[in-house]
Amino acid sequence: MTGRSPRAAAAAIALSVLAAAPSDAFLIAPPGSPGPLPMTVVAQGLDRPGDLVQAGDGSGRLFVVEQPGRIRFVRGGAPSAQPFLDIQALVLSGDERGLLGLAFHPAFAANGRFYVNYTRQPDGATVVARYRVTDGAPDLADPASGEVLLTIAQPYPNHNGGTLRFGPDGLLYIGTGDGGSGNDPGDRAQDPQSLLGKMLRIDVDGGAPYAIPPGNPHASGQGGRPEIWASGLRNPWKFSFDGPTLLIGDVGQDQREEIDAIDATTGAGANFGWRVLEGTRCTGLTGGAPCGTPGFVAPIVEYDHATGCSVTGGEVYRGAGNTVAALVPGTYVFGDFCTGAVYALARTAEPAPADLVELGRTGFNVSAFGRDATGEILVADFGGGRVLRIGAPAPAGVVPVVEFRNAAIDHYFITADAAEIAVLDTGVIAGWRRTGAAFSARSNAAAGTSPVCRYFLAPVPGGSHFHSADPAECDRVRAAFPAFVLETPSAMHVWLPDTLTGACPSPATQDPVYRVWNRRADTNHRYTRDPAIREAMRAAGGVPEGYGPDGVAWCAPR
Ligand SMILES: [Ca+2]
Repeated sequence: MTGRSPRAAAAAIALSVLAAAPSDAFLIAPPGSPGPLPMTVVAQGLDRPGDLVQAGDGSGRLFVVEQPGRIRFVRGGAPSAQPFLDIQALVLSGDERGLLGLAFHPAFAANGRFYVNYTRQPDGATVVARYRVTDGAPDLADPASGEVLLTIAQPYPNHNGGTLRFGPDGLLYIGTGDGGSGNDPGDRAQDPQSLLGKMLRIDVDGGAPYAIPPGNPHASGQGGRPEIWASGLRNPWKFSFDGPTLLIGDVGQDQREEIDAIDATTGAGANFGWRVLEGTRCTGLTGGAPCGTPGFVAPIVEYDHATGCSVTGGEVYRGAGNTVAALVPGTYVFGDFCTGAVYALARTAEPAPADLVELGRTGFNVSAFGRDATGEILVADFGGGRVLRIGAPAPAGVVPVVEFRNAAIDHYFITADAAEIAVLDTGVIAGWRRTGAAFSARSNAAAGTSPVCRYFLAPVPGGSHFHSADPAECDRVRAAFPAFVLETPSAMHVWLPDTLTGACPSPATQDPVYRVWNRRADTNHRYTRDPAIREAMRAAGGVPEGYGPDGVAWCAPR
């Protein structure tokens, strides 16, 4: 069950490209003519927004951190007139300093607790503090409830990290920069006795003011500071979790911007390389283990300063389909503060440079990403004081169908169920990885559509599924193959093609989806709208099954 964890997949991206180009892990080529990114304004009138956070309490409020020291929330399209929290008097703000991060306790709806990260007056030291909402007034935090958990002296004004998030383990992760200046002059990111240049992890429920999680690498206090979870970061301005996967945007020095990915359940003690490495480039600076030593975690994406100059780590798309076609559930979206470019990384079974695309240019300094309550991606316009949503939700009822493959048994599986996709993306069911191929389906019945039945054949190792949009075929399988168990009579809705020609009823708005049987005892079917995939499967011994000469199983909404 451990063979293909998200961590392994992340490593594979770096390794596959490293093999091809040892010094350039995964460079994003500067696009020739980037277009504008399609966006919709969600709220405006904010002051230097730097963090976008949902409280997870069902209130529908999107909380926005304003750098000078206020937190507002957006509800019904407008920022709250009265700040949720105003601690400007405590905050030293400007350039890279200010109120930088916000995280709500996983049980916020019950306990009203939340956590902030700011640089304090007058010395710029980093402070992590806990606050509570006011009793009986959920739209107002109690400024008197502030309790400082952690203070970290800052030797220079820049590189303050600032994001904090609760992981799936219920523990609070805190990103710290290397202390600033340039090239980490104190070698703090590699120093286990410094809290700077690290990912810290503390248990805010286990002690006063917090406890050290036993899984931290120096939990006993031996060999380093017990709060350290991972090291070798320069300025992890933004990071996020998707299930167990921790994705970090680590801002580079002068050469390389990078995205790091690691499985939080196994990642304690990771070393991301700075200042020995900037991305995959040896800096020539000493301090930690020598460059080339095994054990540094390589980035999954890096780009140079011809492409951008300051990466803004992002969020994984968990919406139900978007007019921006690259936004399928599981895609990681990030950007560059300087250029305003936004990128999408598909996390696939066999990572390749084609998995990474530029979605377009925002035209502003991208300071943060977030997600709305439906999983759509939000982006913060730092100078313009706006929050915008990328693209638009796909037309009602149309959902992406994501394809997974288990390489060990050479089986394919498709699903349009967002919860099922999210579970498979975690790697909990060993062996299943995205292929990157996808098509669409309707999530509910519409005129002329047919429900797709889904059968499960249990005895095959890893399982095998069969889908059909033909009600007569669904009935035949039930009668003729008792080993196939009907999982659902309507996994999705699609259109049936002409039974003689395989032509779709509305070729201008529908794509044929071909079904290919692997013609093996371990029966498995693949569903694809790509004729090249169909032909490759046929060349490998597969049999197209469906209507017309090419085996069209059904027609999907384009
Ligand atoms: Ca690194």
